[in-house]
Amino acid sequence: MRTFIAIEVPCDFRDELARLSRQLACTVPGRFMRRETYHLTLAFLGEIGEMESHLVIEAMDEVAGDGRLLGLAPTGLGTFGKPADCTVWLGISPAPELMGTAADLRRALTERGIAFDTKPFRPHITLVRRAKLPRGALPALDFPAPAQAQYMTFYKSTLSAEGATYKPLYSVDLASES
Ligand code: 2AM
Repeated sequence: MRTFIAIEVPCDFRDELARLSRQLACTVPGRFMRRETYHLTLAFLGEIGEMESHLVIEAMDEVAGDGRLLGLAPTGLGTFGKPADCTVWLGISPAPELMGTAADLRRALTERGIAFDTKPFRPHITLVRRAKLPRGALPALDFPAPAQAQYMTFYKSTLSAEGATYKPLYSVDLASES
């Protein structure tokens, strides 16, 4: 199965991202992510087997448990790719707690021999794929207010012509202390 580990986006933040997406959609054509699919990827694992998924859960349990929520503060829009065909995302501030959590998770995965995409961690939430940026300025946009994230989740991703669907397999509560 195709998998990744991400920070879950809290409900109010999700609503505000959906509003931002609607504003973007007025001038930016593309494949907009559905509200329920917003997430902040910490590590993209790709194809893994049953045995490895137990090790992934072990790694997540090791990283969670210091009772700290993670602050999500928007930094503005960014893109990957060419303006005519790009991914548009909302950047999230690389706060020490968030960067530390991603580094700890990646270390715990490596210690267990679990491979993942090793591109440097750049915290972001994807809003649009296959976007075509307009030549002129974007309309006025309302960005979400900073929020606190509570859950780190292991997701199975299923690709289809309609876009990916993400099924949560396991979550850890970052607020609980072990
Ligand atoms: P993206 O949103 O910036 O495209 C599920 O595919 C999630 O894992 C997406 O959030 C995606 O990031 C992220 N991801 C990171 N590396 C990936 C890779 N090599 N292939 C696919 N998705 C990747």
